Amino acid sequence: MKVCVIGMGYIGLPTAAMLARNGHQVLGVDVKRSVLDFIREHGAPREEPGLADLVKIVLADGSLALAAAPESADVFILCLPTPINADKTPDLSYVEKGMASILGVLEEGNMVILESTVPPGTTGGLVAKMVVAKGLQNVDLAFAPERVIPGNILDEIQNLDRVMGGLTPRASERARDLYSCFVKGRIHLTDATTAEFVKLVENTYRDVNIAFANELAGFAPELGINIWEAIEIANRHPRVNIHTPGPGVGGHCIAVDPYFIIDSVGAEKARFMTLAREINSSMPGEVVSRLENELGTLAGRKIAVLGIAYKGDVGDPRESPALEVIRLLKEQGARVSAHDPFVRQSELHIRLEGLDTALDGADAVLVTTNHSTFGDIDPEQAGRLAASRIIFDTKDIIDPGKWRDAGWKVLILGCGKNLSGP
Ligand code: SAJ
Repeated sequence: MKVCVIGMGYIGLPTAAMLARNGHQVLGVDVKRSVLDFIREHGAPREEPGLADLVKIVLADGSLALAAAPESADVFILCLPTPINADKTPDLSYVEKGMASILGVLEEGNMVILESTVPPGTTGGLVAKMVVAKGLQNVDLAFAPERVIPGNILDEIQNLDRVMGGLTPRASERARDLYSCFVKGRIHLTDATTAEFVKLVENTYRDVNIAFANELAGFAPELGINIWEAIEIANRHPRVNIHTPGPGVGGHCIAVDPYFIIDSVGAEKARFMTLAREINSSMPGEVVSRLENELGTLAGRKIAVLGIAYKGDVGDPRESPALEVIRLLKEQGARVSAHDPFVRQSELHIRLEGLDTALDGADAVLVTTNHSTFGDIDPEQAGRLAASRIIFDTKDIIDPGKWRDAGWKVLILGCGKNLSGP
């Protein structure tokens, strides 16, 4: 089939490449020239194992072409961002623009599949209305949310179960038939609104669970326990899966999706998830206060912040809690030097330093992302560069014993055990 994928971001690109690799003729569309240039030059971001190679193969054999505007096709798949506005209401403008861009080439008998995370009722509302307003009556519409985790996309896009919901059973089945060319997991069919809701509650479950972990981390020190150890042991129970604490929740999904439900039904009904958002959003402030308590004042102090990406081993800084931590540190008068081996400088407004430059003369080191390479930093060498040997790890990534042996005072978020050495 001829498939047009609108939006060549972290979901659109692998979806287009998988469809192209499995027998379809795919056009990948993005309005940003820089996105298309990057794909032509590099294939895909390097932190997605296997994806760049796959993209290069399908571009070379012609099964995937790239363009700035859609062309006529059998199926249109929308993989566009759905951020939130400053007032926490959903911003569906990209989906609207994407829909508007295909209306000129959309024909009776086509299918439109929405992958973007949206408030319940969007496929049957906004999307359907735009198609009907165009005078088309026989276009199948379905919602087929992505579920993949950044950093392991190519594996998960093939192996995870999927949920798909059409406005009619025929639309659901058509969506399933298309994706089953590369999805090895089960495809669960339902109606469009249920599929939209399922996507939102998956991420909301995670946000609420992380808020629980962050709450525990808040009072664990006064109980004299290490919350990381406690959670790990509790999770040995077959029916317990407590997530881990940290400096906050970043990325464009988990910290955003709960608001799509809260906005739909109101905070008075969505009390639990509203509280979870509050707890997780307070974490950057908690981290900065703890560091301020340790140093007496942050004014004029140099803080080496390690990790700008929103999570470990990826290069994506969007909505990263580290950025909010840095903003708060600067607000308190600290001098911040930031280091991240994964994030590209072009993605950021703040300046990135090499590790040694970041550590040089630092009054404290603050670890805000669990990049696995941070576990390999040599505390002896870091100690020779830093002005004082204080490290605060908010992601439990460093080996505290090793750092303590090298003369560092080690603070760990949610930990009141005897980890603070000399
Ligand atoms: N985090 C914690 N503690 C944890 C887990 C995560 O503090 O125990 C933080 C991370 O550091 C990060 C944030 O939460 O800042 C989000 O990271 P994540 O790994 O939980 O999720 P994302 O945003 O990378 O991807 C999620 C995934 N959803 C679920 O696991 C339910 C992914 O499957 C979705 O496809 C994706 O959202 C999406 O696009 O919706």
